Amino acid sequence: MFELDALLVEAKPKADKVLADVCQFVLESFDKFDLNKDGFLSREEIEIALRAPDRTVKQAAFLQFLLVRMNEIAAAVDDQPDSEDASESGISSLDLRTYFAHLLEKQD
Ligand SMILES: [Ca+2]
Repeated sequence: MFELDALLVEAKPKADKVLADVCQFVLESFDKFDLNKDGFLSREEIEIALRAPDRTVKQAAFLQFLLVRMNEIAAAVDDQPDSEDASESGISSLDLRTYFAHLLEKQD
């Protein structure tokens, strides 16, 4: 048990780094991925980004992370009060910042 705890403590900074990397990569590329410039990344826009020919394996993994957690991330901030379904238009940069801030906080 002790050894596992030690391993988890050891692994945590790495996990945090990966999460921070995902967040940074998506925020940096946000405007490029947001093809219709509506301020939200839709599932389709993320899938198109994923299929880009110059996409690295690491970047593809980051984008897959977003796709899998799409609804969860899009619901991080209710930035579309007029819309009944927060995940409809996709992920805003505020959703990303909020979601990853919570994620990094929670693990401490
Ligand atoms: Ca968009």
